[in-house]
Amino acid sequence: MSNAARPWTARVLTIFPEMFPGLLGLSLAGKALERGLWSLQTIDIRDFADDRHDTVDDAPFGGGAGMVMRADVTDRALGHALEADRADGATSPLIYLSPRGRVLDQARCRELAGGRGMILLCGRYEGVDQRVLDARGVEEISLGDFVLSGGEPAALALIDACVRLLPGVMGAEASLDEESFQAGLLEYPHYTRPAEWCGRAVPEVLLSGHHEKIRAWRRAEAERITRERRPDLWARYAGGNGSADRKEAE
Ligand code: 9WO
Repeated sequence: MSNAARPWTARVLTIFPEMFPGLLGLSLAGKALERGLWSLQTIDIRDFADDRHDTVDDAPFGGGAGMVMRADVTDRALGHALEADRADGATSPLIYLSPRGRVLDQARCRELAGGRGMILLCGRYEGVDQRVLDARGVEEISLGDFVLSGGEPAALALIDACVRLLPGVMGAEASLDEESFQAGLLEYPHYTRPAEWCGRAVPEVLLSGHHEKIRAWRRAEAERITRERRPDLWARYAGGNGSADRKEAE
């Protein structure tokens, strides 16, 4: 089999394989999966248990509430995923979805979508034995400062964010959008029919047919919303690409 035989592939290690493709199967990503634009392999961690109860977790050393996913069982599942990845001629990153990880951003999504795929480890309970993460050099990724009951919903979100960037998944429209002046800004407000709803009118300019004015209005709105809601994004944007602030300073 040639290296390029398999499309971009998400390999997901989980004790709930039936959660995949889950909601992704109903959306754009599901259409793309059917069309063979990407592939999904779920690996049931429980298949790598070695006792008659198929145990994957155990009590934490040091005491405390909850359970920890065993290093030996988890590592056998990871080894299996890595072998499948190597067999495809890939060296995909190993990712653990966890609130302790570096917070995901669009740049990392673009990198991941630009590779051959990714191997996602979904934890349950209080998490995975730290030694597996250390031994395998696992990258931890967080979607934000909140706690789920397991990594699976975060894995679904990460897959969605990557798959929509794969060539052919969305129209050319979206990829152009990514590269446009909108990059680094929050979205401008959107409106559709009816032009008046519950006494609320659509901003006049959007009905004007004046494309240059519409562009300028959308840009100004995107900038205002970014400034108001996300000063962190705004600082990067305004500092990065020849903004008015910067030009004035020069
Ligand atoms: C459970 C727990 C219980 C008591 C005290 C602290 C605790 N922390 C956790 C915990 O973080 N459990 C995680 C559950 C273990 C890894 C998988 N789980 C998970 C992933 N929850 N939330 C995420 C997640 C992933 C990505 N972005 C945001 C949240």
